[in-house]
Amino acid sequence: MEKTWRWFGKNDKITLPMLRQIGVEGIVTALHSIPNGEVWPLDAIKDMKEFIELHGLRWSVVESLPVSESIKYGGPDRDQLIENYKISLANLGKAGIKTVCYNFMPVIDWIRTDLEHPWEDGTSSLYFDKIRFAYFDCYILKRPNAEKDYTADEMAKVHELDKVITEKEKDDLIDTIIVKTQGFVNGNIKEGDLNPVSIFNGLLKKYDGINKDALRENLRYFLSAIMPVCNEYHINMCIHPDDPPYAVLGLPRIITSGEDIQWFLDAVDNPHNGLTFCAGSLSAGLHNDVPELARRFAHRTHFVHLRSTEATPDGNFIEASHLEGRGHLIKLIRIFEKERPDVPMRVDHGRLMLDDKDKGYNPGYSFHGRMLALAQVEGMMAVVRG
Ligand code: DNO
Repeated sequence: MEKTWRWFGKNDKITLPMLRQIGVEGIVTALHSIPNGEVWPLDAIKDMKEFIELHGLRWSVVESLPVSESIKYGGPDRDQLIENYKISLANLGKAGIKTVCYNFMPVIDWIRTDLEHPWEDGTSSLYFDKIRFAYFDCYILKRPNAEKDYTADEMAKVHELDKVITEKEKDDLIDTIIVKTQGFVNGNIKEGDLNPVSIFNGLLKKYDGINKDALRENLRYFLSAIMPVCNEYHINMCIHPDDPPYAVLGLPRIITSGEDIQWFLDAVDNPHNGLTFCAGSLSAGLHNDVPELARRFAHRTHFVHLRSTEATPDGNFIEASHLEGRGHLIKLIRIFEKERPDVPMRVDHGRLMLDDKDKGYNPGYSFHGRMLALAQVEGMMAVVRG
């Protein structure tokens, strides 16, 4: 697989010359300054591509060309937004960029409750704590009937937490769940937005009455509309699985399991309609056997995210070492190196380690942590290639 790296553009503290030195071949990036829903102009795409090439690298993958909320809930302006999306895709195609990652998660992209969960060795990882998340849902968002989505035992723990949680911890929870993890992935809430909780609750309301089937139909509608452009420019669309892979906050999630992925591939049965195989996201669901999914869906996988988690029956999960956990990366690398040797692969997230701390990196996107993971993945790839 091609060794790629997620780079956040010219303001990223991790520079392209640094990435050359550590053996990166391709870049995964987006035009982050263009607001969600607006067209990506051809000139801006070409500028970014040339900048990357000037450093001896190539722009391998767009992550993400974000899908506007209104396309997901089927708002009145969705056709206009889909038209804009098609123009952006055509412009990417004209510039020769053919792999596009996106997701179809309503309101909130990936979810974590703790950005620096400590390991004994002094490093830290991203973490999801079900009780803290339930607290956010029931006590901070105050979502109507939220408590019905949790067991009595979980709710008892949530009420206990309410007795001891500090105001600072509450603010941190809000900041982590809906601000810090969302803004940099072109999410709905950015650093500096006033009153993120009320913006967030407003967005949740847009999904009143949208169940799993309705969301599926909106995804089918979107994909059917963009496939002609993908056919014309040979663009592979790669949906990112939901992270974590189950319904949250009363919102449906539709790329969570083998059954969902099968539905998605059949709904629009075109080779350009494919998958970002994100091992980390899929592994956070105890219902998923990640190597089995890789075997089953390698033929429609156009982009691979290598990461692993340890998940527990109480619904918590931690981002594990790339050599351990439910992702089984050695098995995955064996499968993808055989079935899809040319697809781009990026190491997804890394621990915060050495002098990564306080550098202001986006959560999960540390330098040393990811560099270590890349070295581990390269080692696995070399062994598998023999
Ligand atoms: C987080 C990422 C996601 C991902 C998007 C793709 O680290 O895995 O934010 O980039 O969901 O659209």
